[in-house]
Amino acid sequence: MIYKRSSALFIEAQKVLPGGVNSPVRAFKAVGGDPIFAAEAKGAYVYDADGNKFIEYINSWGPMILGHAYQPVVNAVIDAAKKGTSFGMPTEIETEIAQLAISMVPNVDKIRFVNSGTEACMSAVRLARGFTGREKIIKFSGCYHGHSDSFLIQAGSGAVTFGSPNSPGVTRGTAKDTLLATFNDLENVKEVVSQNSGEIACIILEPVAGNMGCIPPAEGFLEGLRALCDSHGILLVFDEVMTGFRLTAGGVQQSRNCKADIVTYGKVIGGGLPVGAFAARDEIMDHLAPLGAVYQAGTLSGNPLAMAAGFSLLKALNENPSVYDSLAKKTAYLHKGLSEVMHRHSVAHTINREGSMISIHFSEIPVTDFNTATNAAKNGQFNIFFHGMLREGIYLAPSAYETWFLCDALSYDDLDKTIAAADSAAKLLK
Ligand code: HOZ
Repeated sequence: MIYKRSSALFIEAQKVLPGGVNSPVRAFKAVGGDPIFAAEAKGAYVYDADGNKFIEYINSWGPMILGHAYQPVVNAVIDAAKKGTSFGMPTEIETEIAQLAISMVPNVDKIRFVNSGTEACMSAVRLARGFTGREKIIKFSGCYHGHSDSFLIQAGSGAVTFGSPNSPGVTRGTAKDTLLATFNDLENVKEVVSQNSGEIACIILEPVAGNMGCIPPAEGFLEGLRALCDSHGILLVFDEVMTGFRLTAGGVQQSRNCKADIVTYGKVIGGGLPVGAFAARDEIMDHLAPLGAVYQAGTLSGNPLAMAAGFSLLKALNENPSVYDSLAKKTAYLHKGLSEVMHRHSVAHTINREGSMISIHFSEIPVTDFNTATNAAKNGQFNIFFHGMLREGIYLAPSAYETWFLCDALSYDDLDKTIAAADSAAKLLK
Protein backbone atom coordinates (compact mmCIF):
# COMPACT_ATOMS: atom_id res chain seq x y z
CA MET A 1 0.00 0.00 0.00
CA ILE A 2 1.11 3.54 -0.68
CA TYR A 3 0.78 6.14 2.06
CA LYS A 4 2.15 9.19 0.22
CA ARG A 5 -0.65 11.58 1.14
CA SER A 6 -0.85 10.37 4.76
CA SER A 7 2.90 10.92 5.17
CA ALA A 8 2.64 14.44 3.69
CA LEU A 9 -0.29 15.25 5.97
CA PHE A 10 1.67 13.98 8.99
CA ILE A 11 4.60 16.29 8.19
CA GLU A 12 2.24 19.28 8.12
CA ALA A 13 0.37 18.13 11.23
CA GLN A 14 3.55 17.85 13.30
CA LYS A 15 4.29 21.54 12.72
CA VAL A 16 1.12 22.60 14.49
CA LEU A 17 -0.08 19.70 16.64
CA PRO A 18 2.15 18.11 19.34
CA GLY A 19 3.30 14.84 17.77
CA GLY A 20 0.98 15.56 14.83
CA VAL A 21 -2.09 14.26 16.68
CA ASN A 22 -4.74 15.19 19.20
CA SER A 23 -4.55 11.90 21.09
CA PRO A 24 -1.22 10.11 21.53
CA VAL A 25 -1.98 6.49 20.52
CA ARG A 26 -2.97 7.64 17.02
CA ALA A 27 0.61 8.72 16.28
CA PHE A 28 1.81 5.10 15.69
CA LYS A 29 4.84 5.80 17.87
CA ALA A 30 4.36 2.54 19.74
CA VAL A 31 4.28 0.40 16.62
CA GLY A 32 6.59 2.49 14.43
CA GLY A 33 5.94 4.21 11.11
CA ASP A 34 3.74 7.15 10.24
CA PRO A 35 0.06 7.28 11.15
CA ILE A 36 -2.51 6.73 8.45
CA PHE A 37 -4.90 9.63 8.00
CA ALA A 38 -8.55 8.70 7.70
CA ALA A 39 -10.56 10.31 4.93
CA GLU A 40 -13.91 8.56 5.25
CA ALA A 41 -15.55 5.42 6.53
CA LYS A 42 -18.69 3.43 5.87
CA GLY A 43 -19.88 0.30 7.64
CA ALA A 44 -16.90 -1.88 8.57
CA TYR A 45 -14.45 -0.09 6.29
CA VAL A 46 -12.26 2.95 6.57
CA TYR A 47 -10.66 4.69 3.59
CA ASP A 48 -7.45 6.64 4.12
CA ALA A 49 -6.20 9.85 2.55
CA ASP A 50 -4.47 7.82 -0.22
CA GLY A 51 -7.65 5.92 -1.06
CA ASN A 52 -6.54 2.65 0.61
CA LYS A 53 -9.39 0.60 2.03
CA PHE A 54 -9.15 -1.23 5.37
CA ILE A 55 -11.36 -3.61 7.31
CA GLU A 56 -11.01 -2.02 10.68
CA TYR A 57 -11.24 -2.98 14.34
CA ILE A 58 -10.88 0.40 16.05
CA ASN A 59 -14.39 1.62 15.33
CA SER A 60 -13.46 4.97 16.80
CA TRP A 61 -12.28 3.06 19.92
CA GLY A 62 -15.73 1.65 20.48
CA PRO A 63 -18.69 3.83 19.51
CA MET A 64 -19.32 2.51 16.00
CA ILE A 65 -21.06 -0.65 17.13
CA LEU A 66 -23.31 -0.71 14.05
CA GLY A 67 -20.60 0.52 11.70
CA HIS A 68 -19.42 3.87 10.42
CA ALA A 69 -21.77 6.51 9.02
CA TYR A 70 -24.77 4.52 10.24
CA GLN A 71 -27.61 6.17 8.35
CA PRO A 72 -30.09 6.86 11.21
CA VAL A 73 -27.30 8.56 13.19
CA VAL A 74 -26.20 10.62 10.20
CA ASN A 75 -29.79 11.70 9.53
CA ALA A 76 -30.37 12.59 13.18
CA VAL A 77 -27.26 14.78 13.27
CA ILE A 78 -28.18 16.57 10.04
CA ASP A 79 -31.73 17.23 11.24
CA ALA A 80 -30.50 18.50 14.61
CA ALA A 81 -27.82 20.74 13.05
CA LYS A 82 -30.41 22.48 10.90
CA LYS A 83 -32.18 23.60 14.08
CA GLY A 84 -29.08 25.02 15.77
CA THR A 85 -25.88 23.43 17.00
CA SER A 86 -25.81 24.56 20.64
CA PHE A 87 -28.08 26.57 22.89
CA GLY A 88 -26.78 26.39 26.45
CA MET A 89 -30.45 25.86 27.38
CA PRO A 90 -32.24 22.63 28.19
CA THR A 91 -33.67 20.73 25.23
CA GLU A 92 -36.26 17.96 24.92
CA ILE A 93 -33.84 15.46 23.39
CA GLU A 94 -31.77 15.43 26.63
CA THR A 95 -34.75 14.02 28.55
CA GLU A 96 -35.52 11.57 25.75
CA ILE A 97 -32.04 10.08 25.66
CA ALA A 98 -31.91 10.04 29.47
CA GLN A 99 -35.22 8.11 29.63
CA LEU A 100 -34.03 5.66 27.00
CA ALA A 101 -30.58 5.12 28.52
CA ILE A 102 -32.02 4.63 32.02
CA SER A 103 -34.55 2.13 30.68
CA MET A 104 -31.77 0.06 29.11
CA VAL A 105 -29.48 -0.04 32.15
CA PRO A 106 -30.17 -1.73 35.49
CA ASN A 107 -30.01 0.05 38.83
CA VAL A 108 -29.85 3.74 37.81
CA ASP A 109 -32.49 6.47 38.28
CA LYS A 110 -30.78 9.57 36.92
CA ILE A 111 -28.01 10.33 34.46
CA ARG A 112 -25.86 13.44 33.81
CA PHE A 113 -24.45 13.99 30.32
CA VAL A 114 -20.95 15.39 29.82
CA ASN A 115 -18.60 15.53 26.83
CA SER A 116 -16.18 12.63 27.25
CA GLY A 117 -15.40 9.50 29.21
CA THR A 118 -12.63 11.40 31.01
CA GLU A 119 -15.12 13.97 32.23
CA ALA A 120 -17.59 11.27 33.25
CA CYS A 121 -15.05 9.39 35.40
CA MET A 122 -13.61 12.57 36.89
CA SER A 123 -17.11 13.72 37.87
CA ALA A 124 -18.12 10.28 39.18
CA VAL A 125 -15.19 10.31 41.59
CA ARG A 126 -16.05 13.83 42.78
CA LEU A 127 -19.62 12.68 43.35
CA ALA A 128 -18.42 9.61 45.27
CA ARG A 129 -16.23 11.82 47.44
CA GLY A 130 -19.03 14.32 48.01
CA PHE A 131 -21.48 11.55 48.86
CA THR A 132 -19.23 9.66 51.28
CA GLY A 133 -17.25 12.59 52.70
CA ARG A 134 -14.06 10.55 52.12
CA GLU A 135 -11.07 11.43 49.96
CA LYS A 136 -9.20 8.32 48.85
CA ILE A 137 -10.05 6.17 45.86
CA ILE A 138 -8.85 2.76 44.73
CA LYS A 139 -8.05 2.16 41.08
CA PHE A 140 -6.46 -0.84 39.41
CA SER A 141 -3.08 -0.87 37.70
CA GLY A 142 -3.62 -0.90 33.94
CA CYS A 143 -7.18 0.40 34.10
CA TYR A 144 -7.60 3.67 32.26
CA HIS A 145 -10.32 6.13 33.19
CA GLY A 146 -9.33 9.04 30.97
CA HIS A 147 -6.63 11.57 31.55
CA SER A 148 -7.76 13.48 34.64
CA ASP A 149 -5.06 13.76 37.32
CA SER A 150 -6.41 11.22 39.83
CA PHE A 151 -6.32 8.46 37.24
CA LEU A 152 -2.87 8.91 35.72
CA ILE A 153 -1.35 6.57 38.25
CA GLN A 154 -0.31 3.25 36.68
CA ALA A 155 -2.80 4.02 33.90
CA GLY A 156 -3.31 1.81 30.85
CA SER A 157 -4.03 2.78 27.23
CA GLY A 158 -1.90 5.55 25.71
CA ALA A 159 -0.39 6.42 29.09
CA VAL A 160 1.37 3.06 29.37
CA THR A 161 1.91 2.77 25.62
CA PHE A 162 4.08 5.87 25.82
CA GLY A 163 5.78 5.02 29.08
CA SER A 164 4.03 7.52 31.33
CA PRO A 165 1.55 5.52 33.37
CA ASN A 166 2.33 8.05 36.13
CA SER A 167 2.29 11.32 34.24
CA PRO A 168 4.49 14.29 35.15
CA GLY A 169 2.21 17.17 36.08
CA VAL A 170 0.15 15.14 38.53
CA THR A 171 0.89 16.56 41.97
CA ARG A 172 2.01 14.37 44.87
CA GLY A 173 -1.03 15.66 46.75
CA THR A 174 -3.38 14.25 44.14
CA ALA A 175 -1.42 11.03 43.66
CA LYS A 176 -1.49 10.19 47.37
CA ASP A 177 -5.28 9.94 47.31
CA THR A 178 -5.23 7.32 44.54
CA LEU A 179 -4.51 3.87 45.93
CA LEU A 180 -3.52 1.10 43.57
CA ALA A 181 -4.72 -2.46 43.51
CA THR A 182 -4.18 -5.45 41.24
CA PHE A 183 -6.94 -6.34 38.79
CA ASN A 184 -8.50 -9.75 39.46
CA ASP A 185 -6.82 -10.01 42.87
CA LEU A 186 -9.51 -9.64 45.50
CA GLU A 187 -7.17 -10.39 48.42
CA ASN A 188 -4.97 -7.49 47.36
CA VAL A 189 -7.98 -5.13 47.27
CA LYS A 190 -9.05 -6.29 50.74
CA GLU A 191 -5.58 -5.51 52.02
CA VAL A 192 -5.63 -1.98 50.57
CA VAL A 193 -9.08 -1.39 52.06
CA SER A 194 -8.05 -2.60 55.51
CA GLN A 195 -4.91 -0.42 55.47
CA ASN A 196 -7.09 2.63 54.73
CA SER A 197 -10.12 1.83 56.79
CA GLY A 198 -12.86 4.49 56.74
CA GLU A 199 -10.98 6.66 54.23
CA ILE A 200 -12.00 5.23 50.85
CA ALA A 201 -14.77 6.94 48.90
CA CYS A 202 -14.88 4.55 45.96
CA ILE A 203 -13.35 1.69 44.09
CA ILE A 204 -13.33 2.44 40.36
CA LEU A 205 -12.63 -0.11 37.67
CA GLU A 206 -13.34 -1.10 34.12
CA PRO A 207 -15.38 -4.22 34.99
CA VAL A 208 -14.10 -5.75 31.77
CA ALA A 209 -10.74 -4.07 31.33
CA GLY A 210 -10.11 -2.73 27.85
CA ASN A 211 -7.02 -0.59 28.17
CA MET A 212 -4.42 -3.30 28.81
CA GLY A 213 -5.89 -5.30 26.01
CA CYS A 214 -9.15 -6.98 26.85
CA ILE A 215 -9.11 -8.59 30.30
CA PRO A 216 -12.38 -10.00 31.64
CA PRO A 217 -12.96 -10.19 35.38
CA ALA A 218 -12.14 -13.51 37.04
CA GLU A 219 -15.00 -15.55 38.44
CA GLY A 220 -16.21 -13.90 41.65
CA PHE A 221 -14.00 -10.80 41.36
CA LEU A 222 -16.81 -8.29 40.74
CA GLU A 223 -19.07 -9.94 43.31
CA GLY A 224 -16.19 -9.84 45.81
CA LEU A 225 -15.70 -6.11 45.19
CA ARG A 226 -19.43 -5.54 45.62
CA ALA A 227 -19.44 -7.31 48.99
CA LEU A 228 -16.30 -5.50 50.12
CA CYS A 229 -17.78 -2.11 49.21
CA ASP A 230 -21.03 -2.94 51.01
CA SER A 231 -19.26 -3.90 54.20
CA HIS A 232 -17.06 -0.77 54.25
CA GLY A 233 -19.47 1.93 53.04
CA ILE A 234 -17.45 2.34 49.83
CA LEU A 235 -19.10 3.17 46.50
CA LEU A 236 -18.39 0.82 43.61
CA VAL A 237 -17.88 2.73 40.36
CA PHE A 238 -18.01 0.81 37.10
CA ASP A 239 -16.29 2.61 34.25
CA GLU A 240 -18.44 1.32 31.40
CA VAL A 241 -17.15 3.86 28.89
CA MET A 242 -16.07 0.98 26.64
CA THR A 243 -18.47 -1.73 27.75
CA GLY A 244 -21.69 0.25 28.28
CA PHE A 245 -24.33 -0.41 25.60
CA ARG A 246 -21.68 -2.54 23.83
CA LEU A 247 -21.38 -5.87 25.60
CA THR A 248 -25.12 -5.90 26.33
CA ALA A 249 -27.66 -3.07 26.42
CA GLY A 250 -27.16 -2.89 30.19
CA GLY A 251 -23.38 -3.30 30.02
CA VAL A 252 -21.42 -5.38 32.52
CA GLN A 253 -23.90 -4.68 35.30
CA GLN A 254 -26.32 -6.74 33.24
CA SER A 255 -24.02 -9.34 31.68
CA ARG A 256 -22.29 -10.19 34.98
CA ASN A 257 -25.33 -9.48 37.12
CA CYS A 258 -23.42 -7.21 39.47
CA LYS A 259 -24.70 -3.80 40.59
CA ALA A 260 -22.46 -0.76 40.71
CA ASP A 261 -23.26 2.41 42.67
CA ILE A 262 -22.16 4.82 39.96
CA VAL A 263 -21.65 3.91 36.31
CA THR A 264 -19.81 5.97 33.72
CA TYR A 265 -20.47 5.91 30.00
CA GLY A 266 -18.96 7.22 26.78
CA LYS A 267 -18.39 5.94 23.25
CA VAL A 268 -21.63 4.10 22.20
CA ILE A 269 -23.87 6.45 24.18
CA GLY A 270 -22.76 9.30 21.90
CA GLY A 271 -23.11 7.46 18.60
CA GLY A 272 -19.63 8.72 17.64
CA LEU A 273 -20.10 12.29 18.83
CA PRO A 274 -18.41 13.62 21.98
CA VAL A 275 -20.59 12.34 24.81
CA GLY A 276 -19.85 10.95 28.24
CA ALA A 277 -22.30 10.33 31.06
CA PHE A 278 -22.51 9.11 34.62
CA ALA A 279 -25.53 7.58 36.27
CA ALA A 280 -26.64 6.28 39.67
CA ARG A 281 -29.60 5.86 41.95
CA ASP A 282 -31.45 8.99 43.13
CA GLU A 283 -29.89 8.96 46.60
CA ILE A 284 -26.46 9.48 45.00
CA MET A 285 -27.37 11.60 41.95
CA ASP A 286 -29.36 14.04 44.08
CA HIS A 287 -26.08 15.20 45.63
CA LEU A 288 -25.21 16.76 42.29
CA ALA A 289 -25.73 20.49 41.60
CA PRO A 290 -28.26 22.06 41.25
CA LEU A 291 -30.00 19.60 43.61
CA GLY A 292 -26.99 19.08 45.85
CA ALA A 293 -23.62 20.58 46.63
CA VAL A 294 -21.33 18.52 44.37
CA TYR A 295 -20.56 20.84 41.48
CA GLN A 296 -20.36 19.80 37.84
CA ALA A 297 -21.25 21.79 34.70
CA GLY A 298 -20.49 22.31 31.01
CA THR A 299 -21.44 24.62 28.14
CA LEU A 300 -21.57 21.79 25.62
CA SER A 301 -23.02 19.17 27.98
CA GLY A 302 -26.19 17.73 26.46
CA ASN A 303 -25.30 19.27 23.11
CA PRO A 304 -28.23 18.76 20.72
CA LEU A 305 -26.18 17.17 17.91
CA ALA A 306 -24.47 14.80 20.29
CA MET A 307 -27.74 13.89 22.02
CA ALA A 308 -29.45 13.29 18.68
CA ALA A 309 -26.64 10.98 17.56
CA GLY A 310 -26.61 9.08 20.84
CA PHE A 311 -30.38 8.80 20.98
CA SER A 312 -30.69 7.36 17.49
CA LEU A 313 -27.94 4.78 18.11
CA LEU A 314 -29.36 3.70 21.49
CA LYS A 315 -32.82 3.51 19.92
CA ALA A 316 -31.52 1.22 17.17
CA LEU A 317 -29.84 -1.04 19.75
CA ASN A 318 -32.89 -1.06 21.99
CA GLU A 319 -35.18 -2.00 19.11
CA ASN A 320 -32.88 -4.77 17.91
CA PRO A 321 -31.29 -6.47 20.93
CA SER A 322 -30.34 -9.50 18.80
CA VAL A 323 -27.43 -7.39 17.59
CA TYR A 324 -25.54 -8.30 20.79
CA ASP A 325 -25.87 -11.97 20.01
CA SER A 326 -24.79 -11.40 16.44
CA LEU A 327 -21.73 -9.47 17.61
CA ALA A 328 -20.77 -12.08 20.19
CA LYS A 329 -21.01 -14.83 17.52
CA LYS A 330 -18.85 -12.87 15.10
CA THR A 331 -16.29 -12.22 17.82
CA ALA A 332 -16.23 -15.90 18.78
CA TYR A 333 -15.74 -16.81 15.10
CA LEU A 334 -12.80 -14.41 14.86
CA HIS A 335 -11.36 -15.78 18.11
CA LYS A 336 -11.46 -19.34 16.78
CA GLY A 337 -9.92 -18.35 13.46
CA LEU A 338 -7.10 -16.36 15.05
CA SER A 339 -6.40 -19.09 17.53
CA GLU A 340 -6.13 -21.74 14.78
CA VAL A 341 -3.75 -19.49 12.83
CA MET A 342 -1.49 -18.93 15.85
CA HIS A 343 -1.42 -22.64 16.67
CA ARG A 344 -0.61 -23.49 13.04
CA HIS A 345 2.41 -21.18 13.18
CA SER A 346 3.36 -22.18 16.75
CA VAL A 347 3.04 -18.61 17.98
CA ALA A 348 2.71 -18.24 21.77
CA HIS A 349 -0.47 -16.28 22.34
CA THR A 350 -3.42 -15.60 24.60
CA ILE A 351 -6.70 -14.33 23.20
CA ASN A 352 -9.12 -12.68 25.62
CA ARG A 353 -12.68 -11.97 24.56
CA GLU A 354 -15.89 -10.68 26.06
CA GLY A 355 -18.91 -9.87 23.86
CA SER A 356 -17.64 -7.78 20.95
CA MET A 357 -14.30 -6.93 22.58
CA ILE A 358 -11.25 -9.06 21.86
CA SER A 359 -7.48 -8.80 21.93
CA ILE A 360 -4.45 -10.93 21.36
CA HIS A 361 -1.48 -10.88 23.71
CA PHE A 362 1.64 -12.62 22.48
CA SER A 363 2.14 -14.52 25.69
CA GLU A 364 1.79 -18.19 26.51
CA ILE A 365 0.67 -17.49 30.06
CA PRO A 366 -2.85 -16.20 30.74
CA VAL A 367 -3.15 -12.41 30.71
CA THR A 368 -5.23 -11.44 33.71
CA ASP A 369 -3.75 -8.16 34.96
CA PHE A 370 -1.39 -5.28 34.22
CA ASN A 371 1.80 -7.27 34.89
CA THR A 372 0.95 -10.13 32.58
CA ALA A 373 -0.25 -7.66 29.91
CA THR A 374 2.96 -5.65 30.17
CA ASN A 375 5.18 -8.72 29.98
CA ALA A 376 3.37 -9.76 26.81
CA ALA A 377 3.63 -6.29 25.25
CA LYS A 378 7.38 -6.11 25.90
CA ASN A 379 8.38 -8.80 23.42
CA GLY A 380 7.63 -6.61 20.39
CA GLN A 381 5.60 -9.33 18.65
CA PHE A 382 2.47 -7.17 18.54
CA ASN A 383 4.20 -4.45 16.53
CA ILE A 384 5.32 -6.93 13.87
CA PHE A 385 1.83 -8.42 13.79
CA PHE A 386 0.23 -4.97 13.55
CA HIS A 387 2.24 -4.01 10.46
CA GLY A 388 1.71 -7.45 8.93
CA MET A 389 -2.05 -6.99 9.29
CA LEU A 390 -1.93 -3.45 7.95
CA ARG A 391 -0.17 -4.65 4.80
CA GLU A 392 -3.05 -7.07 4.29
CA GLY A 393 -5.64 -4.29 4.65
CA ILE A 394 -6.60 -4.88 8.28
CA TYR A 395 -6.44 -1.87 10.56
CA LEU A 396 -5.95 -2.68 14.26
CA ALA A 397 -5.47 -0.22 17.09
CA PRO A 398 -1.78 0.76 17.00
CA SER A 399 -0.85 -0.50 20.47
CA ALA A 400 -0.57 -3.83 22.25
CA TYR A 401 -2.56 -2.32 25.12
CA GLU A 402 -5.73 -1.58 23.18
CA THR A 403 -8.77 -3.77 22.65
CA TRP A 404 -10.21 -4.56 19.23
CA PHE A 405 -13.85 -3.55 18.86
CA LEU A 406 -16.12 -5.31 16.39
CA CYS A 407 -19.04 -3.68 14.65
CA ASP A 408 -22.08 -5.54 13.36
CA ALA A 409 -21.45 -4.24 9.84
CA LEU A 410 -18.59 -6.77 9.61
CA SER A 411 -19.57 -9.71 7.41
CA TYR A 412 -18.30 -13.26 7.81
CA ASP A 413 -16.38 -12.65 4.59
CA ASP A 414 -14.63 -9.69 6.32
CA LEU A 415 -13.83 -11.96 9.26
CA ASP A 416 -12.43 -14.64 6.93
CA LYS A 417 -10.27 -11.98 5.26
CA THR A 418 -9.06 -10.91 8.71
CA ILE A 419 -8.17 -14.49 9.62
CA ALA A 420 -6.37 -14.97 6.29
CA ALA A 421 -4.44 -11.74 6.93
CA ALA A 422 -3.47 -13.03 10.37
CA ASP A 423 -2.17 -16.17 8.70
CA SER A 424 0.22 -14.04 6.61
CA ALA A 425 1.14 -11.77 9.53
CA ALA A 426 1.82 -14.73 11.84
CA LYS A 427 4.53 -15.95 9.44
CA LEU A 428 6.51 -12.82 10.37
CA LEU A 429 6.46 -13.68 14.09
CA LYS A 430 9.24 -15.53 15.86
N1 HOZ B 1 -7.20 6.35 24.85
C1 HOZ B 1 -8.01 5.97 23.76
C2 HOZ B 1 -8.10 4.51 23.63
N2 HOZ B 1 -8.23 3.75 24.82
C3 HOZ B 1 -7.49 6.55 22.48
C4 HOZ B 1 -8.45 7.48 21.90
C5 HOZ B 1 -8.04 8.08 20.54
O1 HOZ B 1 -6.86 8.21 20.27
O2 HOZ B 1 -8.92 8.39 19.78
